[in-house]
Amino acid sequence: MSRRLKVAAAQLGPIRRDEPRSSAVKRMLDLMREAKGYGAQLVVFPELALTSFFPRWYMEDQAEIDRFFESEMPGRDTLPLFEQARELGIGFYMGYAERVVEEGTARRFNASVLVDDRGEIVGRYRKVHLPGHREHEPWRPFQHLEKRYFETGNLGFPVFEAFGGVMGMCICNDRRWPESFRVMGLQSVELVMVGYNTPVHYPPAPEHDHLQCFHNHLVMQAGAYQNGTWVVGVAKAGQEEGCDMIGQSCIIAPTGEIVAQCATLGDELIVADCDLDRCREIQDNIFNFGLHREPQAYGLITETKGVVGKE
Ligand code: ING
Repeated sequence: MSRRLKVAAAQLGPIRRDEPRSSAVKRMLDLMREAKGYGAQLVVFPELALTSFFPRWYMEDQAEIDRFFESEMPGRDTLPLFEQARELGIGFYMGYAERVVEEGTARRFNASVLVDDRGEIVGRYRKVHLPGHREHEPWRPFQHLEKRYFETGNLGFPVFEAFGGVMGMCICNDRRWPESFRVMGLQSVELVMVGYNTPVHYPPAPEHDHLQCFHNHLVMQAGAYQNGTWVVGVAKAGQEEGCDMIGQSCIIAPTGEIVAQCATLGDELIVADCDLDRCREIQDNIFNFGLHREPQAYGLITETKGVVGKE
């Protein structure tokens, strides 16, 4: 018996800096309905799906920065997504900027939620690998201030029993770090959802600009194959406030094969039948962790942050 899960990737085109959340939510509601029309049970949206990618701007006024954050989930603007998920009977992953007050202190994370087909939150994640920089670097044509606006995620890489299988989440830069997928792989993950906002231009190494789409697929296909999991990678794409961002959202099988891929840089839906039992072909054989891993040889991976002797 195969556990087939029909999954949709809902790529978003640019979101303007002044675009109201209701506009982004309307676009997502339309994509969710389209996904349901194809029989999808789960739809995956991008990282920071409700607003423009604001870490590209240097801001000092915390009130201005906080306008890009959600202080409740669901909140007034996002509740329609939860209500429609329940009405249609379809779940979703959504990336968003989370502002939460803990022990009287405001904390801010680049976060995602997994919502089931009853409109209930069944999983939460906070981005662990924050790329970019903390201070204003005016030499850059645009900033990448995730280290300034967000705290490092403090939930680890959990997995969630939902949609008939083991679901995992990560966000954007996390996909470039094999540890992200491996920690979920060691929890038998069967489908990893990852939203991303990836500029074509990478100011510290412009000679790699033409490789952004290749690197995007390289890391997600590797993560899928090396852990025997489906991967659904979803872009916020196109030229957003003057910054060109890659698209090529895709759905990747546990073999590493891309089974569906977006062809535009706008709002676009792709769908694939994900047989979760196909994870066994990899997890029981070539990457049977219990049989083949040698953790006694891997100590450095968690003992040091940077290269040994160069910290
Ligand atoms: N964006 C980019 C990403 O990891 C980046 C940052 C771009 C890193 C290009 C390296 C090269 O896809 C986010 N939001 O993490």
